Amino acid sequence: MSHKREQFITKGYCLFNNIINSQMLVELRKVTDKVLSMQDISHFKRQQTTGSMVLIDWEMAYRYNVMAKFISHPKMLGALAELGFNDPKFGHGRIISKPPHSPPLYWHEDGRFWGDPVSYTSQPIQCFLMVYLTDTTPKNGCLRVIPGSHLKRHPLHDQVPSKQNEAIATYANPEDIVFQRAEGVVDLPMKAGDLVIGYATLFHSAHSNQSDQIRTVLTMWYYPDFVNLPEPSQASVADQERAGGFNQIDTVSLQSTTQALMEPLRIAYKGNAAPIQSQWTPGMGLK
Ligand SMILES: O=C(O)CCC(=O)C(=O)O
Repeated sequence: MSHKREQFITKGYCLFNNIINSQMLVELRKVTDKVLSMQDISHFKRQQTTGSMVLIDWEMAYRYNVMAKFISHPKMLGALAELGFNDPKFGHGRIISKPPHSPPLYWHEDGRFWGDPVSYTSQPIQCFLMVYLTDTTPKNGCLRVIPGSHLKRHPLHDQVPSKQNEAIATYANPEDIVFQRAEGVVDLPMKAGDLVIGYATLFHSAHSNQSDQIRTVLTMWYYPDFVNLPEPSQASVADQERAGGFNQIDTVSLQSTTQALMEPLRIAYKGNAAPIQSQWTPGMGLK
């Protein structure tokens, strides 16, 4: 097993340097700044701890060609291949942009597949691929993670709400456990254009942004081993991405160059297995 794959499985995340070059970073910043400027002021008021939470769906990938190039970037897919995933699928993503002098992001994990027995094994159902568009440090809101929390129960599993609520999103109570330093935490400062891949079930959060500059991350959720998942898991993934409206796009009328990039990443399940109901918190199977 490669060193990177071993680290990914045991710690739950893995870093890859210099994945997105400076020219693409400039283009991505242009698009994210534009999309952020189109958001209503109430969006930012509701999202104080994330900063913003703008959906990156397939439609956005088709509207802004650089998004499609980013999602299907040979180095992004190459990093997944290095971890042993040669036929990944893409779900959706978010533009998460912390304004200057904004609060920390709360402890959470993105998993909603805890009803699926696969979530209690080392085979990932869903992973995040995060690329920061600026260099990050603990001062301007770098990522922090709890290594191993994707496979081992952590006290936070029994302390944080399963889904974000209004009080957490608006930082109503800075003393809330979700904002505190957690046992086993590791900071992950990164250079702009580096990539971190992690299990969606890994506990993570981000420091406050105490700098005078905006700090933007693109979080993209892939299903790295979709083709090897059991059928009920495939059905659940397809169902949840469809239910979220993330994967619905009329491919007939679309630009063929973008389509050629995106089509291999499309989630498709044509069997008869019933989807497993979504579940946001782990059961007792997580020891
Ligand atoms: O804002 C960040 O640095 C992390 C974003 C995050 O936690 C997420 O996308 O789930």
